[in-house]
Amino acid sequence: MDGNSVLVITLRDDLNEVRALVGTLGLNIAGEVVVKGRRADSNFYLSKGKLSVLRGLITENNIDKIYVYDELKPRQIINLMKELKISVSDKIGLILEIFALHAGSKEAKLQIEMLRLKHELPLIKEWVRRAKLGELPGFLGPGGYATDAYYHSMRRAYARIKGELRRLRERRSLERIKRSSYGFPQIAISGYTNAGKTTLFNVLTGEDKPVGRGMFTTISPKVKGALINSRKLMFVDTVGFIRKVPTEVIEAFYATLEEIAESNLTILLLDSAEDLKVVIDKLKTSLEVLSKVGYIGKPIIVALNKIDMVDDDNDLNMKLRIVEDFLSSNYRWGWKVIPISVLKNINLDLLRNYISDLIRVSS
Ligand SMILES: Nc1nc2c(ncn2[C@@H]2O[C@H](COP(=O)(O)OP(=O)(O)O)[C@@H](O)[C@H]2O)c(=O)[nH]1
Ligand SMILES: [Mg+2]
Repeated sequence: MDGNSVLVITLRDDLNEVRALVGTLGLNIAGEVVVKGRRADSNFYLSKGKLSVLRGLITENNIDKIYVYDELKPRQIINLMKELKISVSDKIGLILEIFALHAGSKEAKLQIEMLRLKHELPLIKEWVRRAKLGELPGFLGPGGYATDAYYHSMRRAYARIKGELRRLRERRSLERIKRSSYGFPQIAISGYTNAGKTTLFNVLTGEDKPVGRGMFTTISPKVKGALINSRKLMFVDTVGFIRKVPTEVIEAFYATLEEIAESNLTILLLDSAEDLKVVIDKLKTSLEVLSKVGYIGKPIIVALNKIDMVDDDNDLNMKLRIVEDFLSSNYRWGWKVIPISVLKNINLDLLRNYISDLIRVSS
């Protein structure tokens, strides 16, 4: 692994999601600490026991950063950083890092940068307050002035970006800039985090390098062309849907999904190994998200991925049938449903044929 090593702290239910999100950043998870419930009031978010588990993991491994996959108070983040002497980020911080990788337009980039500053300002404010009390060192060396100066320069950056974003929006009014994706039909690969989007993107576009990017490199090769049945098509690996998007970042979330609206076809990936109820819930929510970002009047391929993980044929058939039933009464444009395994190369040629068919119809 050439990615930086991090630790994650998460609720059990969020484990798969946070693994996939951290993987998206090309980071290597050196340890996971599962917490039972949020301790919103505690000074450290964590119990004393978990805190000492963390200390052990940090000593044994070469850790660059800790991600706590929950919404933390500035006080808690700072207490953790002070106690563990390591950089700490919470759920919003992690999500914003990923959005930054996927933001295509200048507007989306600015919006995410603005949110990041907005998220960090209270943290810095708290740090300044405690530095003045002598509890913490200043940012740019000892002495509170340096810390104050840092805070004020962040405030100025925030105001500047906010102004820039406003001007950009006014100039553009409500008109969308239509990107042509170089004149080729564009296909968005969408779905929840961990459904297998990046794996499919890599297979379809012949990209077989590992995703191991360092923490500070920013270029993400998320748009790539490929020949599908001798026709050149552009594929976009979109940011994954997240189960509980914090309200502060919902707008940015939609902004990072704007490539979907501009696509001619969407492949919606679902994880067929999940419970039927989860599969259907995710299908419904995904279709809502698609229409919210403006993907309307265009075809869709719903691919039930990871069928290699489903042992029971009846179970899989039932899921397929229920997904088809749902689409036939709820999706008004062209659609196909297909069971696949990207990892085991099952039905991928059929998927390519479906892509060709639906692109022919739509463009
Ligand atoms: N068993 C199985 N695992 C898969 C399959 N496709 C992807 N995965 C795994 O699912 C995890 C998430 O994949 P990824 O492509 O990063 O998901 P993304 O978050 O949607 O981009 C990875 O560990 C993949 O290896 C599949 O067909 N079968
Ligand atoms: Mg991905």
